[in-house]
Amino acid sequence: MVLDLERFRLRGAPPYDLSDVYLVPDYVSPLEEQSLARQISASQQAWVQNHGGVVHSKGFLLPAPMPSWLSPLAGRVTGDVAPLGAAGGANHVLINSYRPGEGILPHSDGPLYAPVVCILSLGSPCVIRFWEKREEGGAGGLPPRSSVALPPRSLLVFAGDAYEKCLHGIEEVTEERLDHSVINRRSCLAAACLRAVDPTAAALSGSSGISGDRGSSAAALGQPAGPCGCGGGAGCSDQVRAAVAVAADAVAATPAASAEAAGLAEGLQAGATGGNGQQTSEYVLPRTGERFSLTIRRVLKVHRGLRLPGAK
Ligand SMILES: O=C(O)CCC(=O)C(=O)O
Repeated sequence: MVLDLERFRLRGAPPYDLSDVYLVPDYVSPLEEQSLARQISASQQAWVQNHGGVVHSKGFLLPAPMPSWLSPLAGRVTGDVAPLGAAGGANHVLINSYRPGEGILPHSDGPLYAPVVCILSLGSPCVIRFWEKREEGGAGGLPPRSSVALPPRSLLVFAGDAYEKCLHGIEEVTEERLDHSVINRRSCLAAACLRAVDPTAAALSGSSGISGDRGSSAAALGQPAGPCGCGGGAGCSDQVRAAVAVAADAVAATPAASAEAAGLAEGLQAGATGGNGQQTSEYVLPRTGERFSLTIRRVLKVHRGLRLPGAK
């Protein structure tokens, strides 16, 4: 069955909103994730793996057969993103691996590829950030225009402005800031609360481990400690109960929490104040281990006359 991609469109609050960004949680099952991770680890290729061929510096693909363990995934993604106008099938999969603290500099993927990027994340969560393209090039220390937290097994799809007008990259950090540029931040926070109270439900929701707060005595989400399980101080039971209701709704409905849900989750963060009453909370997403990303895309020009060894 083809995915209804529109259901997974992320809508951030201005000024962080970015058109044509979609996040599909649990695009693959935990078993599929394990099997893909095994195949990636077994591959003779190192840190960066090219499957389906290699992209020549002159801007075309020197094709090679897609391995049988990747073909079904490439086919499925092709079908699911077809409504975005990426005519033709995905013919290339680039696999990157990251340990905590590793990232990828801001860059853009065009114009060699069909203008739709699909990234499947396996392993540790992380945050991908988008910066406005500048004439000078690079992100030049500017704050991100928008960001998306990527849970394991999720598929990120972006096109439009996110593809044409922005660079994307991953910071070299061991903890991701879950700041306001993270357009799925609210559902992340709600899901983290759910996890603190009911790990089974959260596991089913595919939520990733988000912990906070760093500045005050309030909830260390994801690390149950207090009587209500959220680790917070007085009043945390109410916060957690509210957030659980929110998270359950968000999980059941769409990946983006409803306005009411978002408000409650936001209230939870606002409740995290220091002794002087000032808001000090800053939620973070720990990079818990190795992450693999599979960038599945179509290279527009394929060199038919020249093939890599092993290609038919
Ligand atoms: O690892 C990621 O999520 C991003 C990968 C990427 O941007 C690339 O390979 O061009």
